[in-house]
Amino acid sequence: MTHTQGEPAATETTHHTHFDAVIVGAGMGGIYALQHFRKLGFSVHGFEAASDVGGVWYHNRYPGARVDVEANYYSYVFDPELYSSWEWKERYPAQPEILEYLKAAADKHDVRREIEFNTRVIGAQWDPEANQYAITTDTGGSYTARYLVMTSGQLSKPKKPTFEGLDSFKGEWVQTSAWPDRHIETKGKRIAVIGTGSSGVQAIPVLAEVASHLYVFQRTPNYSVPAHNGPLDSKRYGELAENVRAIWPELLRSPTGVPLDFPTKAASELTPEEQQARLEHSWAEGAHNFNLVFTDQGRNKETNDIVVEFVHKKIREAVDDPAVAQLLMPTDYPIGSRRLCVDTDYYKTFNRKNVELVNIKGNEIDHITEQGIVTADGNEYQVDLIVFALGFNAFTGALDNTNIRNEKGEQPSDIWNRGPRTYLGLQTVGFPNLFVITGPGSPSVLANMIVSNVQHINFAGELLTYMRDRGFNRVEPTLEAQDAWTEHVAEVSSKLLRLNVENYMVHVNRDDGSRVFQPYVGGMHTFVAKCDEVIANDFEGFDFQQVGGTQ
Ligand code: N01
Repeated sequence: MTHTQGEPAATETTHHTHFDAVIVGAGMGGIYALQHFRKLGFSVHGFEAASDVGGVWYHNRYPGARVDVEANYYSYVFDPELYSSWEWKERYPAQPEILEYLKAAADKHDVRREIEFNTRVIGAQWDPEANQYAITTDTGGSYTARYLVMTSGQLSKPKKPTFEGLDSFKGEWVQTSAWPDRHIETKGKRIAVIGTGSSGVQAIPVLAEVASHLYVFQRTPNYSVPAHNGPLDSKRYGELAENVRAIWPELLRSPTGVPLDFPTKAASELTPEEQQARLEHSWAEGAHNFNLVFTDQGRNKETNDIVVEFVHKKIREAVDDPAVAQLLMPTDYPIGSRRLCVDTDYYKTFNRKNVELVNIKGNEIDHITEQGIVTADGNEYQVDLIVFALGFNAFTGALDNTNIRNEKGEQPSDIWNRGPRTYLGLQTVGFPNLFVITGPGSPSVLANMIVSNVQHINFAGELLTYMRDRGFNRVEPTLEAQDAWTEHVAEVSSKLLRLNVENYMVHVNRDDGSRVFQPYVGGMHTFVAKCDEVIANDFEGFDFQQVGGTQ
């Protein structure tokens, strides 16, 4: 297929407006998708609202931002040359280095020429007659595409602060998730951080180093485990680089897209001493290893309580003031039921004289004044800079932003108002030729995101090639396949403690309280096996059609 199908012959100078595939978002998924689909022979065009590639690593440039997956596996292993030549500095690289890496990847694969930067897609209307999407942009552009590929990410629409009085604030305010690409003065400033999820937990210790005073506004404490970051083990990286191609299958075989040591025993199979030894070992390893101490910690409340008690003990040891330690300890939900935060000296930061924890549980922020933040009890906290780390409208936020409409004028989120319904996270009934990369119903944010993206895009690429080879040009899942997959996604999450805890991965139906866990918790390895089976069975579950005279 080429962009000239059914159109007059193009010249070099023609401004093309029709493409086989339009790719929305130029983060790690978009960069990979553009080069991959192009290599497969499809004409591609990308749109990116930011001024450069990078996605989350473009926008989340807050102090302390870094990945919590080891660089060894948070790399484009599809490109052995890039893998071998890149010298990561740290075990868990910081945002500037990751952004440089993604820019280098975009340059090496020459994808920038396909991307319109500073351009947001504001409409994508499915046209069943023409069998394509009509795409409009905020710069006035109109395009058409046979396939619409959303690499816009699942955590890319920040929750904006809506606090009353924010407009009157005389200081400066920023969002971690949309940190401006200019110097923000933090040195010597009185700073407030609102939000203590992964972003807040990373920013707080770094801001504390420079602030004259730092107020941390905490509504719900999170469990955080040490990263034990440090220089990258270059010897180990070098060994991996010698046989990069061997890494990919290993990542796909792992439940999380990272080859970690998965536990083999439930807590009940171990003595209390053995349990403590395992906990200490996992704590010393740090990061997401701590989700993997016992096989049953995500499902068995008694086991989970053992892990919780261990972390509480660590918090008590780290924090000098017992009252502050108590406030930092989550006590009303199991560990691992909200995403574990991974930190560098987070708890110890609260021993600093210039750091103050403001507990706003039951004493919410009431409004913002010219000088600072007022809580419901009337206390005012005067600051120069407010950092909002409020999280994202996950999973559907970026789709809604793009305003994708089916032939009835509905958006995916209209149809998903009782929770997402997808086939393999990739497609949803009623939206032909729409591909949501790392969408709900795929491992998505539960796995190493670079693996989630590449695996999903490879699958979509195989599907499109299969269609082209057979003369098909329209695809959507069968209702039966979508229902079965959605049922399976619900079934594998049904026994998890985390299903009943408020967090952005759970969709709650307010009328009857029913809950839907949005990403697929069956593991990357199981998901890959299912995808392989679907491919082997001629893409079973997808309904293919040949519409009109052209592909
Ligand atoms: O967002 P969050 P995040 N008043 O939703 C608080 C990825 N990530 O950006 O819990 C006061 O976790 C809210 O309080 P509560 C990762 O997948 C990865 O930190 O609702 N507070 C909470 O404390 C992660 O899971 C990395 O009570 C308000 C915070 O804001 C995901 O992004 C780094 C409030 C939001 O926490 C999201 O993390 C960073 C209000 N009105 C992020 N509204 C790494 O790779 C919200 N809050 C390491």
